[in-house]
Amino acid sequence: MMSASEGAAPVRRGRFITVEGGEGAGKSTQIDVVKRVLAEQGVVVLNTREPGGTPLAEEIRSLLLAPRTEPVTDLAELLLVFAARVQHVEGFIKPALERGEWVLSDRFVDATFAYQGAGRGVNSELIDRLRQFVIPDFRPHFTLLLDIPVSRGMERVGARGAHDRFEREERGFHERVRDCYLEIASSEPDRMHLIDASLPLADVSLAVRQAVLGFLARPGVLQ
Ligand code: T5A
Repeated sequence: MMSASEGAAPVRRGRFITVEGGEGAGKSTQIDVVKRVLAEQGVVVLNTREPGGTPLAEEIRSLLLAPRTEPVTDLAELLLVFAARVQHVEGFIKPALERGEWVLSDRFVDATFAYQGAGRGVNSELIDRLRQFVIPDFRPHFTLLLDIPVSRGMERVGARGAHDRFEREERGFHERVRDCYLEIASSEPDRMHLIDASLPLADVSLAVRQAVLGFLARPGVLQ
């Protein structure tokens, strides 16, 4: 007798990849490299970002990034970030993964630990409780961390003109963000791959290419 799975087409599992880093680390630039490497291997990926990724979440992004005179409480900021995230995960990321598609996001929950946790000083246990409540057991399969000294990243951003509410933060804020990302990378080395983003563009792109190929070569990733 044939079992239910016999003869059926193999189910391709979607994978969720994220790219993180401080301001001006080169995420947008390297996301194009990730997409190119995946395409060469026959993997089409849906590109998205946080905060954002759905119409409502993009509206919340605008609220979060706009410079404003009214002080924004840390908790209001944190809850807005998670409101956007749950909309994004439930409305876009999970359905895509369930269809077997791959998703590549410019930032995800690591950014909340870095910016709202280390940057603003919100208790990381509270962030983790919210994470578990809002998106239980949902984590990226692979994350690239583009690390750059704060002054170098801000030089790159500085060349660009108008700065958003986070880019306007003082240097200490961005140093704490960077330290937090590095801590996550050292505590989760299997998931988070550290890249020296201060190197010339060609070198960073090569390191990203090798990291993505390394992930694809892991057992089961391409099945
Ligand atoms: N946020 C987000 C939170 O507070 N909590 C959260 O949970 C989440 C998800 C989102 C903001 O929201 C905050 C964090 C952020 O402040 P964003 O658009 O994702 O904003 O983040 P930004 O960091 O603002 O993105 P940027 O566009 O500033 O930076 P990128 O994408 O990292 O950098 P990129 O690729 O635009 O490059 C910057 C410049 O450097 C050049 C590029 O050509 C460009 O001009 N460059 C290089 N130059 C020399 N050598 C290299 N190797 C280079 N690589 C790039």
